[in-house]
Amino acid sequence: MVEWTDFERATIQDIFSKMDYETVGPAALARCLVVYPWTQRYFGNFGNLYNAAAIRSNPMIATHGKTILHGLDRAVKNMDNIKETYAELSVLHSEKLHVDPDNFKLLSDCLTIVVAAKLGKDFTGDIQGAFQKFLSVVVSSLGRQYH
Ligand code: HNI
Repeated sequence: MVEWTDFERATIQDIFSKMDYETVGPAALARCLVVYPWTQRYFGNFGNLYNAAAIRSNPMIATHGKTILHGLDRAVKNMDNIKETYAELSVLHSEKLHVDPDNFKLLSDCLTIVVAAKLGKDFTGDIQGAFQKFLSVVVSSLGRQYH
């Protein structure tokens, strides 16, 4: 089981409680599709992904970005049990959606960059460390049901 310090717990709760899901989720997913274009293959039925501007203004991408953040919410609320919390979502991404688990890491890096840009100088090294630790537990839990 993952051990969390008080600072890490407080930091994760703080970042997510202040996060604007309406802008951060869409920005993180759009950035992932722009920076790593091969991730677009999973969103073939999402309409126009022709270029960065089209991706950023695609309403289905925006909605799905918010869905992903709400998915992360579950981990924030269950920090001591992230693996079990994501068991079903891991099976879904593996067996039904066939999402390569490497992509979880790519998306989490894009989310870190979006959050860093929002927080500016408040995104200290300590805070980045806590945030990335949290995301790495999420990434590994989402990849658990792959074989
Ligand atoms: Ni992901 C559906 C959560 C990363 C591709 N994804 C979901 C759903 C949640 C979710 C929640 C909705 C499930 C349902 O309908 O029951 N996804 C997450 C989380 C992460 C993540 C928490 C990582 C941080 N997903 C990714 C990545 C990709 C991805 C990196 C591909 C690059 N996800 C999908 C696709 C769907 C999906 C595709 C189905 C979308 C749809 O509506 O058809």
